[in-house]
Amino acid sequence: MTVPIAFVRGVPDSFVHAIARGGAPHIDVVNARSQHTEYCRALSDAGYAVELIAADEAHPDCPFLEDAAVVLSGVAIAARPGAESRRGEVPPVAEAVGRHRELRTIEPPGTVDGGDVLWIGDRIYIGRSERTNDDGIAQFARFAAEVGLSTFSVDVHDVLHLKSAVSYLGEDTVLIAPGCADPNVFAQFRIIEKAADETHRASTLVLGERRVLMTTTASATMRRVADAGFDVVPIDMSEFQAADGGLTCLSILLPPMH
Ligand code: CIR
Repeated sequence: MTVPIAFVRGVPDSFVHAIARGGAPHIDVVNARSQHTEYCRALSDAGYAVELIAADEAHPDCPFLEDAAVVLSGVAIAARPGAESRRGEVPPVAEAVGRHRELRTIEPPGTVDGGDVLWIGDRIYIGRSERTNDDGIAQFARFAAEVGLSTFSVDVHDVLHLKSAVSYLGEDTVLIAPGCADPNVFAQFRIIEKAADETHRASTLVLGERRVLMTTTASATMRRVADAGFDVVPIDMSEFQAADGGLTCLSILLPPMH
């Protein structure tokens, strides 16, 4: 059996200049690198072969490589980040995923950040957000349709990306930040709400069946997820959260083709 790959990207010294909605973040790069190492360890413990794409000093936000490309079952899509300063992050990430999937590309005037793309079963939910526009959504939907996936757009409020508001935990369960995305869109799933004051801190990444990596800064939400029957693996990613990053945004997970 082939081992699933997790692409990650190194943390540049320039990470201290990463974009943050709340103004200039205070980031300790040495601590960020050690948190990143822990994150990579969690992925390899979960059975992924972790492949590192080199950091790029010219692009402070490059560790958030999820925004640069999306991998589906039969195609990969090179994104076009909504923040102009991030567009130069795309080529090495597209090149890496393009070795495994036929590559499609979001063209101007479309913008899509991978953080807005939530893939559940045969559906793609895509956030209409600060970063992803209608033209980008229409292009993405055409590429998804090529591999049999239907696309549904979801308005995103108050947070950066759809996946800052909604994450899929497996077991037909989604975790939603109240007020950030319409829960009716996800009515077919069991819904767990993030604790009200943890909207910006609670972040998840599925590690396996009923096993979820979660940020330690959201203890009340962690309890809710554990009470719902999930095995919660805590991780401190505070340096990345200071720059509005969540757990999915630090990797691109490449399931074996089936
Ligand atoms: C940005 O503002 O673009 C970065 N500082 C954070 C991107 C986080 N990406 C993600 O959650 N997918």
